[in-house]
Amino acid sequence: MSFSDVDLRMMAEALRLAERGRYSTSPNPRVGCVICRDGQLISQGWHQRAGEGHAEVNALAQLSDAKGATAYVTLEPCSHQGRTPPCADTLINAGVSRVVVAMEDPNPLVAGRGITRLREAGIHVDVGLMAVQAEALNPGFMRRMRGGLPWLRLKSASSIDGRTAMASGESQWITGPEARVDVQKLRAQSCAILSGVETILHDDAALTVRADSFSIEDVSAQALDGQWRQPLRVIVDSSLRTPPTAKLLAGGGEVLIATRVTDIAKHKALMAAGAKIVVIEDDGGGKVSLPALMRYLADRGCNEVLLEAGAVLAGAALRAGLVDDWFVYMAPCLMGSSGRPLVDWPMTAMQEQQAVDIIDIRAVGKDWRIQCRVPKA
Ligand code: AOF
Ligand code: ZN
Repeated sequence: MSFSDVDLRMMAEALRLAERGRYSTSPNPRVGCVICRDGQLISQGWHQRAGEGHAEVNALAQLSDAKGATAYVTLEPCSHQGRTPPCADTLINAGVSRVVVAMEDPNPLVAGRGITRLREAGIHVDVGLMAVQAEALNPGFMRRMRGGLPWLRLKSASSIDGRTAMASGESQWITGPEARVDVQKLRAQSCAILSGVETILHDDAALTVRADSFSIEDVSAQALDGQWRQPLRVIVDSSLRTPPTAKLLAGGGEVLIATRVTDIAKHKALMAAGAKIVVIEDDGGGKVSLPALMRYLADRGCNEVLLEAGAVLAGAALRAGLVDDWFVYMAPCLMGSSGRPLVDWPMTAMQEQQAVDIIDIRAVGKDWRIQCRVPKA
């Protein structure tokens, strides 16, 4: 299929619009839409929040007449009645004559039916323009729809000698303020932030998104006007050691504790402090099974999950093959050979090594952010 320069320009604009939903659309995907006539952009829209208008609806709402126009959408228009009516019908009723779709919607409720419906109505539909970029907009939504798992990002902070804490567990602070702001952005785009009980016991981490830490240049952040979605916070706590006085339980926001403890009496004090408790299946060694927890989170609608934890939980997630992207913030300091390693994963032979692909390296303040993609077996 060949696309014109106008097609390329319009779809690039639709992708930019979709990007504005970075921090707000979940569990829905980020989607952008541009309406074009005679090579001119005449309207645009993007999906902001689940339950509110889809990108196509928002773009068409500002137009009195879309007859004969072309719509560019970063995801196949939906064909189902969800929280909102089917966009395929809205486009048909508006009288557009052509729809260019970046990629099919893997949601089993849609999965090609939106495209079929448009074609049956006599609309010319082209699929596949900038599909790679469209896919990259929504890694978690795609993974959840296709495989029932969230997209898992692991975040680590280490010294240049790969240490994440002193032997005592002391770790504040390794990286500088700029890196910590960057982590706030990773948190804000996540549906859930996952950590271990050790992080709560050691650092009394709140794991919240702090709105004041964002830079105003971020268009998708500006679009939200300070209305942050607080991601679900999830603590892996197999034997229920989280103290009811923990800082993350104070204040608003949902906290879920994933445990192996089934005794309801033991759940009570934490529930009274505001936590929700979920008993997750065993990993075979008395601990919460991470794959089972990931499936549970995907079932709850979590697209993107950020794991901020120490070496043990990070190692368990990597070993289980659950990590998709690994962000290592590396600080320009040495923390010494008795400090804790990045990952708890003993290996003895070179052939055991786990390769990763470094897909991005950038300076963040005085630190370096190394983004690794972990290949799937
Ligand atoms: C579109 N355009 O902008 C988005 C779509 O519950 P609802 O009505 O919001 O439907 C959610 C589903 O619709 C979602 O799972 C995905 O398949 C699709 N998202 N589709 O045509 C949009 N956000
Ligand atoms: Zn729709």
